[in-house]
Amino acid sequence: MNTPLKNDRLLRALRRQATDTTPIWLMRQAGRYLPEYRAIRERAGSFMALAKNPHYACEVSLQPLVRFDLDAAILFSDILTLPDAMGLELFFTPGEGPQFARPLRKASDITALSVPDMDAELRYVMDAVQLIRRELNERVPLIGFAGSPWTLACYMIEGRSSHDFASALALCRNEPTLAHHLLEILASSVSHYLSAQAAAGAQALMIFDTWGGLLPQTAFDEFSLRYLRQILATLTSDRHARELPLILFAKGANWHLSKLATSGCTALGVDWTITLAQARHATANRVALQGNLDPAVMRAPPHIIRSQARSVLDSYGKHPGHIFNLGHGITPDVNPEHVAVLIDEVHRYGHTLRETWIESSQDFSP
Ligand code: 1CP
Repeated sequence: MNTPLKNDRLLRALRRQATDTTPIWLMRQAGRYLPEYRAIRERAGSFMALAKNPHYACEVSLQPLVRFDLDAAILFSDILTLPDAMGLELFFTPGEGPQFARPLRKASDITALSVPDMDAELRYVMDAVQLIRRELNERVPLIGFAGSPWTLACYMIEGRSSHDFASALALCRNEPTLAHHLLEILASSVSHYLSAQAAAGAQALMIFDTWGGLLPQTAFDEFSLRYLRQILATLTSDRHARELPLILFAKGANWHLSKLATSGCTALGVDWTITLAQARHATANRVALQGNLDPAVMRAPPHIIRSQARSVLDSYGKHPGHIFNLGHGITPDVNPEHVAVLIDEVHRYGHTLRETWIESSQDFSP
């Protein structure tokens, strides 16, 4: 059963071990910039019909790997399927983004919530994980994921996407006890969800705290970091998840990188508003780093994509522990040929960088 991975660059880089070149995968690599994704979504009828059908979800997860020389696959699902399973009922209307039919509007909506049954409500996600693992046939590792409690709470309270998630921030400010009650249930739900994905076959885990950066500086520890730490502590002693590397991505929260580096995660995702050299300094080489090309660069001509990719690689420097990615998800307007250019440059230049690595950097210690 446990045949070795044919390409283990991602898992080695996460452990900060030497690799032949820098591994690369892209947030939202399965998505609307791919015509084959748009075709299958059309066939499924809606995003939810696509995500809830394990065969479709498997096909969509593998689509970018058919086209590109990527070093990881990511489960095709969404962070908001967890609140959907908690009864909020997720749906998408064209051009509108995600929405909940039953958002959290009053205190009793929050106190009525409970941790969903992974085997019943989220069986389709675990079935998709199993199917993807089978189809991947150990070509590259599969990443499972979840949203952070704070980011999930943002959507659950607002009921939809927002620029400022003012209602979620107001709940934290005005009714902190109720906010903590919600975040507790979400932390427990996320822990169970990631553990179930690990049991189903995920080989690395990622938590997206997309809206961590919206919290006031002084509130981040209380309403986001605390629950991230709680999840990581639970997973450390979880039978299924304890062996798996975990990537934490708190977008817009670079001020908190040094604290995030001591949260127990294996790697931190970094957005494009600081350099990887700055992120390495802030994290004191405690964790691997994932990132951080500005997603807008993907719209530039190929020679600019190549030079910007090189500067991200140079900024990280000649050390193990870098996983190349964008600083946020790839946007639907990107030409897929540009993705091939990016991957080619990262693998090519990442390899040449290693020719001048110091011998002693085999297994990196700070
Ligand atoms: O077909 C469509 O119209 C749907 C577009 C789409 C896709 C392709 C959505 C709706 N979700 C997804 C898949 C998805 N979402 C993945 C799959 C795997 C991959 O990366 O290839 C992942 C990991 C996510 C995670 C996700 N969903 C996040 C965290 C990462 C991030 O982008 O910050 C968030 C915030 C969501 C919510 C969501 N779902 C979909 C959209 C358009 C959004 C963002 C809404 C917003 O901007 O507030």
